[in-house]
Amino acid sequence: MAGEKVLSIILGGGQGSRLYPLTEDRSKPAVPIAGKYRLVDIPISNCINSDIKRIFVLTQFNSASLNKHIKNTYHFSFFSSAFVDVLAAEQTPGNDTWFQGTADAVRQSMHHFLQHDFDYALILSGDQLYQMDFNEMVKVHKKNNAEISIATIPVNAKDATSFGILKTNEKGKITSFIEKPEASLLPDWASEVSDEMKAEGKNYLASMGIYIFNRELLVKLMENPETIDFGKEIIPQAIEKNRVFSHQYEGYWTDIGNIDSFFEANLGLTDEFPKFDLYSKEKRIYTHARMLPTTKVSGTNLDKTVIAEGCIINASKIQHSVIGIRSKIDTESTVINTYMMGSDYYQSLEDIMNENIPSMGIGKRCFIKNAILDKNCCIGDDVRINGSKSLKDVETDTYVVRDGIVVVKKGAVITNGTII
Ligand code: ADQ
Ligand code: ADP
Repeated sequence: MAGEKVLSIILGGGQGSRLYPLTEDRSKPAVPIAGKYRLVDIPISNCINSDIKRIFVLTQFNSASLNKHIKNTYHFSFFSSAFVDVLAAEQTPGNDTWFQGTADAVRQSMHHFLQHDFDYALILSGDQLYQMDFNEMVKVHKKNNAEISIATIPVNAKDATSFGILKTNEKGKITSFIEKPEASLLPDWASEVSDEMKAEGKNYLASMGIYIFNRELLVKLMENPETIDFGKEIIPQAIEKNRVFSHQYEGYWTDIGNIDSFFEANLGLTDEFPKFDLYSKEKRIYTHARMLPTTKVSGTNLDKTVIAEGCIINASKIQHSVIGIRSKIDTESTVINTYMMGSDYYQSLEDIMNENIPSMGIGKRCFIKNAILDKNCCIGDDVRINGSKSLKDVETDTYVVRDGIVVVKKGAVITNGTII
């Protein structure tokens, strides 16, 4: 099995500023998605489903929620060599800086990796939604006698400027690479893609930021302390000197590194046939098993809505929304186009009855549209949140507006009658 010789390294995130305020007091891999998972569950589950079970998660910010989640979720047999370990940027006598970039993060943790027996390092991004069999990629990597393989996907001209774009020869060997090209350069960068992709206008081959490196080459490349980033330095330089191959993928893959794409990806789960398949037995997504009670709904008109476990819902209408674990929504409230992450715990009946303690969840007669409600929010009665493109980007103590989406911060209290 390929997994025995593969060590997986998940790039859990830099400062996470593009997902702010969801990353205000947690690291990016710990951001909750799809009502009950965390971002890091996606790459970890892809690894486990590919039988790759030695996994490091590199993060800049060692949040309690990430460590707790990993510790509570990924239990392997005492007799197995499997593990998921979080490595946070650490200050050592020889180095007092945080990770400067993706390659730097790998370099600074190299001493941890080298304690393991592996032939291939699988380097993954922590902020992407996809289900991919890495075994297939390892197989092709070996067959090509490659030193580096990059997973690639056809994209259109609009998206091409946000990715590393490459060209290959007929054997799939990468002949040139440019990191995030300007639109004016694109005409020179169209690549060979299938007719189906061409018909969709996806003429450019983008790096998915998923790499396989042969161990010796990775060690050698990491010896140069001046290379900070895979996309900016390591890959463009390696193309010249090494056997770097493209592994083309045409399934669903999306980058969820900013608020807009994060919001879209979550609400996409409410589609009749979501592109990200949470129902597949082979591509199962793992997360913390919480043993929560079933969800209770009363008097609610539900349409295109996904509801996690342990919710108590008395709203009048919920449409095109994802409602996370332990959410409470009170009577006569309407929720549209919203990702509500839910709560970390239930309040006691005593606290709920106490008028001086804000109640978690959404109160009575609220109207919430185009919003992300982070965990443990207390939205009072008669609150109106109406996100739209006409709202300017702003930040207050309790919420932030990004791309017309109102993001209510974790644990924020929005008082009765507030209008946003
Ligand atoms: P980007 O996604 O823009 O492009 P980058 O910001 O370097 O590249 O992030 C890659 C991954 O590493 C992300 O998951 C990020 O959170 C994480 N990361 C960033 N800095 C980190 C650090 N210091 N420590 C730990 N993790 C860190 C890259 C490639 C492109 C490719 C796209 C595909 O450079 O060529 O097209 O990914 O999404
Ligand atoms: P998750 O459901 O996100 O995987 P848990 O169910 O383990 O996580 O709990 C979420 C977090 O909430 C934990 O850190 C837990 O300790 C915390 N928590 C539980 N009860 C309370 C409480 N009454 N007040 C504050 N935090 C709590």
